[in-house]
Amino acid sequence: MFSSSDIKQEAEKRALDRADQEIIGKAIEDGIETAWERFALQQPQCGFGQLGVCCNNCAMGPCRIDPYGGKPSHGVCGANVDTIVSRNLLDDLSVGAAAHSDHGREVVEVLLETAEGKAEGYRIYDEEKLKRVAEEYGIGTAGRSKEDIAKDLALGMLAEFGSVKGFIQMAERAPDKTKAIWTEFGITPRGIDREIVEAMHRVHMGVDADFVNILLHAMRTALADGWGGSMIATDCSDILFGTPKPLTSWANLGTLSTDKVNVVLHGHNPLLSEMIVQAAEDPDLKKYAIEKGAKGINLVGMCCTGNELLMRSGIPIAGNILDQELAIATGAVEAMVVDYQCIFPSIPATAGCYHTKVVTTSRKAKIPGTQYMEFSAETALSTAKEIIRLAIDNYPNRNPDRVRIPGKPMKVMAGFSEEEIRKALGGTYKPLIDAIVAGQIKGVVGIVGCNHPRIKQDYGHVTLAKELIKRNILVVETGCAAIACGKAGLLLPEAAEGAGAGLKAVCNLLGIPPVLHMGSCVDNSRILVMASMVAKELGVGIGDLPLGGAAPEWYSQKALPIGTYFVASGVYTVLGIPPKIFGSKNVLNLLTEGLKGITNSAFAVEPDPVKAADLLEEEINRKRSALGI
Ligand code: BF8
Repeated sequence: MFSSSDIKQEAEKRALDRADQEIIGKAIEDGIETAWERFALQQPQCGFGQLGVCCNNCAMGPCRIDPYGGKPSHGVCGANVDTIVSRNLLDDLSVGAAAHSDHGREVVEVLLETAEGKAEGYRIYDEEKLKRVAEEYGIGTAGRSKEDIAKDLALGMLAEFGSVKGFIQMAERAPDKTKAIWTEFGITPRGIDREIVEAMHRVHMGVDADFVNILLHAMRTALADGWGGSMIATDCSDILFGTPKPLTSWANLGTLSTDKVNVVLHGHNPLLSEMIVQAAEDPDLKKYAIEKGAKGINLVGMCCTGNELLMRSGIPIAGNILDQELAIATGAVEAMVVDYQCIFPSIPATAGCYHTKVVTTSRKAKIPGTQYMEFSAETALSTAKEIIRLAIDNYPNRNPDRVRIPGKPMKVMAGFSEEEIRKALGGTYKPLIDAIVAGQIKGVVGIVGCNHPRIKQDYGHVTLAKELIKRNILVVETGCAAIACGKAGLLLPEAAEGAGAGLKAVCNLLGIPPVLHMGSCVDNSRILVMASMVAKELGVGIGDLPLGGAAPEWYSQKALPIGTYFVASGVYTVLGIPPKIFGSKNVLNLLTEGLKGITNSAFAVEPDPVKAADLLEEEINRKRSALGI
């Protein structure tokens, strides 16, 4: 049992944000088990697994290698430690690439259904982007209806998943020098599914045993995600729901309402949640909420579904991955609606301690103990309305004595799509390049990724972002990193006060924050496009630019392709959590050193965010000198 001062201390140890700390305290008082308790119960975690030296790929195993060079040095099949570590990495990375890309495929399928008039509630929102992307695909746009164009584009994008063409159209957006490196090393992605399937083939017993060959395919698979599946998810979502524009909204658990029906939209894919946003505007449902004693309907987002909704519609965001159980523990959530990815299977148990209903919506992601309301494009708006009705019906079950909503939400500015950043600069990246050449801005770093219970929630993201902006390095963010910085007040123009003089002047001039929210995790593709455009303007490769990437608190398999497509595209990337590769010196050396000779970038592992900032600054300075600036 914790005393109240112990609870406070424990909460401060777990999370950086005050609102999170308050609800962690409440969860402890209420006896709710969260990821932090489960993480503690897992200690000590398996050292073999952490080093990546355990192979469970076939029925002759599990096998494990002595990490100190003794025996056993090989698995039953004869695989050595380099094979096992690299194969495990490729396996995990492919899972992540599949998750992003399958999400992308679903968005394209709905674009097709929308074009064919079969999708309820959807329309083609951004016709300008539709035409621009269609032209990249060689699809004629003159004199054609947007539905006709969208149909051809959706079919063109669906073809990217196979391998008939042998290349991914969107990867053509990369600068020539970057593409030449991919060609030279045989890592140009051919098709999204193809690379993932080939990865699955290679990790089968008795296929690829050469760690260099395995890691090159990991790069190819990651590129198929970043410049393929994820980029398709981003662009198609923009076409269907609008390309984000700067807007203001709110973040943290204080976005939940004391007197409205709270619906938390959690997961990754905006397809259903965008319909829920529409449904919540239905006058009959609004009236129904009032009849049930509520003052209205309050939608809030969580994780990347939340980021999608924040970016386009300004829906407040309640939190990132470690907040999903905390949101329920406020006692104020009528419904948590989930699609897929990063959903803790524990949430029905947490919800069972309160009145919250958890609604699962994807055939791919059913969770026992939840209410299943299947999403399909044909009935999306009707389903969305049913979900809102279910939440309203649950409002009278809320027990006000068990509700605690913490403090005030933090104001945030979001919506920085690549298009809008460019527009803010006057249509080209020249002003940014000039500021970089003049040294006003030293470089740009993308901070991305998750929370991990091993690190105080948000501490890695926020500390790193503060360190970088102090050093005149502009920060762009996605995913849970962006939510962390939102909660900490860094997504506001006023945060430029904490930036170095050069960056501060640029932010003040443009009225932008020094940390730009560019979207969800699939929207890391926006960062790739931005880097590509800057590189093209300078006539160099992405690997020549003073750029960096960081994932200080990553946990997800999806973070592996993200980091790897950053590095394979030329962006030096620092991980705050060690990947499971330390069992093989050869794999470690290749990823942290050897790649520099290929892409002029590599991975680094540095758990201390201040030291991570040193590494990133050093790399940015190295690239600046090489450019002669
Ligand atoms: O795709 S940052 S915890 S929510 S995996 Fe998940 Fe990681 Fe958050 Fe979004 Ni990305």
